[in-house]
Amino acid sequence: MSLNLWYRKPAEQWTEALPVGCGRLGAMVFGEKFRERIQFNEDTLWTGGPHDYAHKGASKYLDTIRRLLSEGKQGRAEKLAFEHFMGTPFRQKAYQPCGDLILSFPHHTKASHYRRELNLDTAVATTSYRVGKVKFTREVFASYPAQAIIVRLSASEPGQLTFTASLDSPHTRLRTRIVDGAHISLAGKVHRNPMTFEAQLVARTDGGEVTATKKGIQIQNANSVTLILTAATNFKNHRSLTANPTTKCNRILRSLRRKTYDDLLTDHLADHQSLFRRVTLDLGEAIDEPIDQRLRRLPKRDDPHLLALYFQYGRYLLIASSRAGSQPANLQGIWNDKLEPPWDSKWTVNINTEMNYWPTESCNLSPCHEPLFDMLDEIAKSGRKVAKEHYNARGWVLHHNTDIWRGAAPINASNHGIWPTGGAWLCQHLWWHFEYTRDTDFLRNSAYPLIKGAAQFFADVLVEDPKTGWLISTPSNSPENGGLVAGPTMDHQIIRNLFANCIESSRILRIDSDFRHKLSDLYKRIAPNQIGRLGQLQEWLEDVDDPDNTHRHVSHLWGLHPGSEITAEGAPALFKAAKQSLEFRGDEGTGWSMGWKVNFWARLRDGDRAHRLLQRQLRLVKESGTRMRGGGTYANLFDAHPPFQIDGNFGATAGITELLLQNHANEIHLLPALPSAWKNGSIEGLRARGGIEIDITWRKGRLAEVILYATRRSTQTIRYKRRQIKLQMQAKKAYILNAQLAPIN
Ligand code: FUC
Repeated sequence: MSLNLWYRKPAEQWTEALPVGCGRLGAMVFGEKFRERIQFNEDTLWTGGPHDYAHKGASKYLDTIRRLLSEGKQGRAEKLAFEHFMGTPFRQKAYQPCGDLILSFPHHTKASHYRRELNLDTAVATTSYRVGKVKFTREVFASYPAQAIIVRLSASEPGQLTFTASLDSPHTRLRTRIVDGAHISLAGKVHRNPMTFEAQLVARTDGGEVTATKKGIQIQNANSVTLILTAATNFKNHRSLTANPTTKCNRILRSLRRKTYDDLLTDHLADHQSLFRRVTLDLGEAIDEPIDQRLRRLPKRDDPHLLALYFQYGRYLLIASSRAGSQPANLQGIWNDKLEPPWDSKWTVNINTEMNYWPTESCNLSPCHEPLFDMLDEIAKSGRKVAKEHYNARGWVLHHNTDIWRGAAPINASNHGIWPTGGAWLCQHLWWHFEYTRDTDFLRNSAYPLIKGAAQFFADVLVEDPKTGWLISTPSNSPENGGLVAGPTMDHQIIRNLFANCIESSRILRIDSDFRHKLSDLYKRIAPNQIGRLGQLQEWLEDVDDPDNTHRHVSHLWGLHPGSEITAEGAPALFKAAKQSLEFRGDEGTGWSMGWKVNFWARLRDGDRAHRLLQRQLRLVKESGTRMRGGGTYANLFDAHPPFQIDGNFGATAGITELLLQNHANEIHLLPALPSAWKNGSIEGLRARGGIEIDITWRKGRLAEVILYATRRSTQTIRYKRRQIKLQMQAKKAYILNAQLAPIN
């Protein structure tokens, strides 16, 4: 299947440029003919420095804030909280762009046969055109094994490559250094901030001449050229800025000295494809047109292949932005050209960061989860201080945002910043990773200590609601709707999930039985889901939902997705109420909001509704500053909040998976919500809990065949429509079933 995004024109705007990345480094390739711009990022370059955001003594005000809320005095509670309960300072720091690699071809003015493309299977962005009879080709990739961005320039005839490669940056105190005749560096500093960085560029030429000057590396009449670009900062970890960027760059470049271009490409392909090729999705043939044109023709012209491409693009972006040793994918993955990016391009955890990681396990990219877990490990430490200072509680807490300094305190404003369940939600990812891999060492050493710490926090802070006697989370907020409240539904769903996972973990590990029993007791007393006067699932303790509220967050449906306490068979009344709530919220929203709704409708088993939302998410949006509402997709297939925010890409990838396979209710449910537009197709390599790999083929809208491959022994319930079977699966064995779920062999 073709996995190409291609275009007939260079990118005019940043959201038309094509992204490459290797977790730590990212680049946007514009594909300009005579003055190419490759804008690049290094994922530790941020404003600010090591900082503890906890507000000393904030816990003194906790009881009063709670009392004011229970007396219905929301305004006074928010005011008091704003004055005494917020992190110091109020705002967290911002992710930064690093620089630009500029290639200038002064002798060329006219070109023909232009084309640029990004191949998701090779993770190489290629630009080609002709000047006269000579065909020029540029290939760009970001290599994880090399920790560098590689640019290969070639021409169809010898001696044709004459250009200057220079480095630039939007930062201050820039210093260019000539390292040797074909090697330059650019060092700089974030304005009025302690972070420094360096980028280094090496040119290797075949034929011609090369000289390095302060203006860049000048190449004349070469046959082909390989440029190696790397960058690093003084970030050592979130507590120290004592690393030396020059030393880091030198070490990387030294390790590549003996690698030819072919070696670099081979290593890169082996690395990328070992992850990317694990899953294939076939929804039909590609229409051979530029992507922007294909987007423009939706939804009038059906283009199922474009959705398959969009699904794979989400997987591509995760591989490019989240690799072992890198920072986790932030609001923009790793791609950012702005000194003041929207929402600082941080990690917002009241939906966005989690959504980034929804496809990880099911789409067979388990190793990409690692940066998120490393971050959680560090946040658990800063979050412990916040738990102590703000709540006088044990364990750790994370509110609705974090930055590279691992801020965990409430930020921005008290009407939405005080929401204590961010860490608890992220713990779901630790648990998923264990469920999918059944890696008990991971559970014991990495996941359980974090899950337990998060559970300990809530065991300490849940309080009895004076009116109902239920245990509730207060003060809090139903993200970012309705201000500061006591007991939003979402919190209770998340906390139940956290407690359940903690209880189950301690059972598996045979430890902490007292704590386990304590959690079991608390679990039963947490405020339950409630159905309100309009048949809706209540967003809050009180039945005050407004049916005309089309807020982008649909937090109270957390129990439907990504939670699993609201299922068709397990809780039919709540399932119906959740559907009613979703109807009230409508089909519009920001990019991520629509992405979430795709997942909701998939869980509600309405594939056609989800499909409609996907089509809507693919509406072509032009870059035009910051608009809050709308949702859509840019010409490079980046999700448009707008502005660009990557979560919607990942949300849609997860949602497409949920249309084809669900595995949250102790069963492997095949084609639970297949859209009628996808008549024939197949998906291979999806994962289910317990280390199962699954290939599904369907024809005329019905299951044709499923292959289940067990990496380990387990008993699984397989379901297709109303039919269910139990399968005792042996390790390293494949099971082939037909539409009746009978074995075919
Ligand atoms: C949440 C959302 C916004 C935006 C921001 C980064 O606060 O409510 O829509 O996505 O995160």
